[in-house]
Amino acid sequence: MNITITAFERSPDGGMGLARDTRVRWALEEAGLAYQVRPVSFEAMKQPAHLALHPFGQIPTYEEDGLVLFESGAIIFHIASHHAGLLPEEPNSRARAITWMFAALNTVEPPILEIGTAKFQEGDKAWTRERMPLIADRIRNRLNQLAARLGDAEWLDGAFSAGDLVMVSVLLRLRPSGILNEFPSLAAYVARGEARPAYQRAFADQLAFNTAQAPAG
Ligand code: GTB
Repeated sequence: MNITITAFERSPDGGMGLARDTRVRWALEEAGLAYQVRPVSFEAMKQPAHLALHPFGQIPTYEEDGLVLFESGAIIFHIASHHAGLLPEEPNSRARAITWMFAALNTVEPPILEIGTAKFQEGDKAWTRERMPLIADRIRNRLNQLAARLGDAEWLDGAFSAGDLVMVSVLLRLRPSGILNEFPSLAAYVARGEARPAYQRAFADQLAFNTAQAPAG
């Protein structure tokens, strides 16, 4: 099986692992799959060759022997559906793990993404300073609910699953804001995800990729 994903040629985070190729790398590592990474510049992302893979001109994409996918959630679901280790076999447990993937992407991630929008796309607007605390409170509300459900458990629903992989990846985006540390049980949950050998490999690989010397000339 030949797998190629795309990633930023140079992630704006300089290798903090916050771009969405990291979650796909992590899923591939959990599944024990070898893969290649094709770097894409911001310019190339909007050109026809990349738009043929990703209609919205973004990363990551996933190519596997003629199959082309985009959307990190769909890519992780595809990997988890075809390889052991990311989704339970028992149908109801499997359905609940998939539910957590959707919850991470559709319910927890949207308010978190608002921080970036407010900072980088609307940072020059007069109302941004007033909007920031509203965004932070919406995030805190979600994290309170999530922490209440997680309780003292190690993972969201029994054994580690793709649901946890996506949720931890989404929560990692919050770390620079400091909000995650207001929720010690969630910070510990994220740390458990980061401690997994598969995450460590994915993180190290993306860091090396994002800090490699550009070829001279
Ligand atoms: N819903 C899609 C998915 O889950 O795959 C969203 C994909 C997406 O937002 N991709 C971003 C992208 O290609 C990169 S991950 N952006 C370029 C563009 O839209 O033109 C988002 C991201 C970017 C940078 C950081 N960072 O530097 O901290 C973190 C996250």
